[in-house]
Amino acid sequence: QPDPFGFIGLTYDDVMLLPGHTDVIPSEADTTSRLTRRISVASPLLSAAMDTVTESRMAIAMARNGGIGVLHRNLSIDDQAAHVDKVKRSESGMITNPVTTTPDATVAEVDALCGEFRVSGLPVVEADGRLVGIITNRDMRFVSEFEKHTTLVRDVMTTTGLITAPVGVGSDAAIALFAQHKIEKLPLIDAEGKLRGLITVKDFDKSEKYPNATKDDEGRLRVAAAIGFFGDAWDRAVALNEAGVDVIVVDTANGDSKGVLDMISRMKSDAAFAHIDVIGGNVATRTGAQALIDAGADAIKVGVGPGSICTTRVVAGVGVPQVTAVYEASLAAREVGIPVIADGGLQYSGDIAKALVAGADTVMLGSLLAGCDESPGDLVFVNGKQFKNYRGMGSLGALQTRGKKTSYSRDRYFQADVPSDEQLIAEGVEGQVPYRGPLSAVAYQLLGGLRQSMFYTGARTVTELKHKGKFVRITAAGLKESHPHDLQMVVAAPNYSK
Ligand code: RVP
Repeated sequence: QPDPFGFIGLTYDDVMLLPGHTDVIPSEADTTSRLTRRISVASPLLSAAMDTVTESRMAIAMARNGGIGVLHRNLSIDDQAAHVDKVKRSESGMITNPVTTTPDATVAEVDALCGEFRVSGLPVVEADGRLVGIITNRDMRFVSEFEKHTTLVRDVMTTTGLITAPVGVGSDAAIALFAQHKIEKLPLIDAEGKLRGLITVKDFDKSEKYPNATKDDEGRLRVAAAIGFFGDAWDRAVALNEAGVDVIVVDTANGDSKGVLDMISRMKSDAAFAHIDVIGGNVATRTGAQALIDAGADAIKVGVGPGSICTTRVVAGVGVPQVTAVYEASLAAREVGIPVIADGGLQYSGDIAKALVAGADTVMLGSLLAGCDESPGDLVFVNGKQFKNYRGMGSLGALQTRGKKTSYSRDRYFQADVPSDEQLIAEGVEGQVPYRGPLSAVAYQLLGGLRQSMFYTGARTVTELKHKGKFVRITAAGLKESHPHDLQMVVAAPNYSK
């Protein structure tokens, strides 16, 4: 081997973007970018497929804010598919398959469904699908806790003056009906009186509130979900597809491996998956990226070892500093127009622009989002300060079975065959991150940072940023100079902490 040491690997803290001539102010910058071959997002942000980051609540919030959530896979197939279902039902022009109840259900059962799906009422249908009424908070308000379990839907539901519209009603007509009848839900029925859909006033409000939301052709929020390649991974893919997932991520720590590549090509050659975009990962080299592209991936995910909770680089001694990894992978991807996702290692909003200039189209975030209200898990108080738990999917906590039948996360680290918890080789740690409040505020700051980068580099669009952005390599002294220095910080900034 003539040069056993190859080239130098650089990461976010090793580089800085050069300022350039600009005629763009931050508010004019368009952050739209490509997520996959067919899908674009207004915010180039993905939430990580981790069990302390993305379940349906986070996925809903991510899509509303213009990005997308990737539902983690450390749970049963049914549970993961249920999360997909919740996102797809959360907001839409028309809900094609609304949650319903029957006249003989109890008010307590309706209450439970409303809580689970975060809705305020349900259409009531007979067994043959005919709409016979609607039950909302208004109808249930005066049923006491004691009566809830014995009171039937048929006794309290609204039937007289039930307002409905035919399938295919336009949004203007629907809004007129909401206003005229002071209603909040409009069931859509066919000629036989069968329920075919539901429009809610809440969805119109949300469309106004979240104009950049990532939505499918039917106006439903988009969602991605992770799978593996081992055991019942194919059944998982099928179930996610049936639940309406938009994007499937074959999510492993080493994407340039037979099982992963086979899984990608199997989905890409199956007509039942024709409408789903498949992301493969992770890789950190040009050849790894090429392998995923050759397998048919609609986007490739890059990152071996940069994650804040990841120990792969110390446990295995393997990985590539992230800016170099993204650049190398992008050399293969840009030839064929396949988008690149820079996954892991981002600490500040400035790292987003660095990732895009290095060759990425979007970024995936774990630690920056794990402290949000919408991530799974409760607040933890330490010395009066608020934190949320955050753990690697290769941490012992995620890999162990702990009395469960199985851990669904083991094949991410190619340890599905390890017989006992004691024999696991962890590649991640468990920890806590500061509580950060609602995702919308965090995403606002992250995107705001990106807009500032675009202003400084004179880029109106992400494509321009990628062309105009130039790096300067910095030293340890340059990094020190970049952060606040030589003072005691007394006021916290919403987008900066050490
Ligand atoms: P970060 O944003 O730096 O917290 O990194 C998140 C990424 O780290 C994830 O998207 C995933 O690729 C990677 N990860 C998750 N678990 C582990 C691990 O246990 N090693 N690594």
